[in-house]
Formats: sequence, C-alpha cells, structure tokens
Amino acid sequence: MKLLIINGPNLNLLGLREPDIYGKQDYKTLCEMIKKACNGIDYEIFQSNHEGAIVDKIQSAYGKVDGIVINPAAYTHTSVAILDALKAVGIPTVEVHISDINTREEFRKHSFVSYYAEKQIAGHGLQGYIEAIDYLKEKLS
Ligand code: CA2
Repeated sequence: MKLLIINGPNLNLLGLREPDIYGKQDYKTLCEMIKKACNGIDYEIFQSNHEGAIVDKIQSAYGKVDGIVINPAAYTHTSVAILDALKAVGIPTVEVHISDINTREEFRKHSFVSYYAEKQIAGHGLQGYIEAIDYLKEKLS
C-alpha cells in the first residue's frame, strides 16, 4: 500500500504566521507526524505552491498510489484542474483542512475537491492528517 500526502500553497510556512488559525507547529513537525502515522506502509509527502505541479503529481500517482490525502490550501476554493486530476486518476482521496473552513469566510465554504473526495476532515488541526491516513489505511487494508 502506498499513500501520497499533498499540501498546497503556503503550507510550508506553517507555524510562522497565523498560529491562532493554523497552530504553532511547523511543517517539519507535520511531516514527522505523517511519517509516524505511516509506520509500516510506503508513503510520499509532496508540497507545492504551484497548481500545475500539484496536477502533475496527481497524474503521476496513477497506477502507483493507493490513496491520497490532500490539503489543497487556497486551491481548494478555486481549482477545477485539481478536481479533474483527482477524478481522472480515480484514487481514493481524503481532503484535509487544518482550520474549519465551514465556519470561516463565505468563500472558504466551497471546496471543488470535495466533489470527488470521499471524506473531508476540517478543523482538527494537524491531527486531521493522521485521521485521514488512518481512514485510508483501514479502507485499503
Ligand atoms: O485550513 C486549511 O488547512 C486551509 O486549507 C489552509 C489554507 C486556506 O487557504 C484554506 O482556506 C484552508 C491556507 C494555508 C496557508 O497556510 C499558512 C501557514 C502559515 C502562515 C500563513 C499561511
């Protein structure tokens, strides 16, 4: 089993600003948490600030990856391209948001990725990634 964990724009800056919304833990800590949760299974973590790079990564997962955890960050609310890439590869996907996008500004309430993702986890902080990984591990085992 292989999982791909994708993070969108600015998530590499975690812990540097807006700790009230995204917490105090940094991106390195998130990667360490993911590594621990993926104990015993193959995984890859990918972060990009570029929509096309995320689309390329999803396309390259076809036939090689069994499950995707994605926090598309700002692209959540804008990217039909990322939605289409996920639909094209057909890999079981869980959408994660550190903050609760459903209780913030109106524009954050709409997610294109949620048209495909089989589950959305929002507002659970970095723990949401672990819940998503555990869900896919259980589903795919
Ligand atoms: O809550 C989430 O995980 C989001 O996907 C984070 C995105 C935001 O655009 C979504 O609406 C919700 C923003 C990620 C930016 O992360 C930062 C980290 C540190 C400092 C500033 C921004």
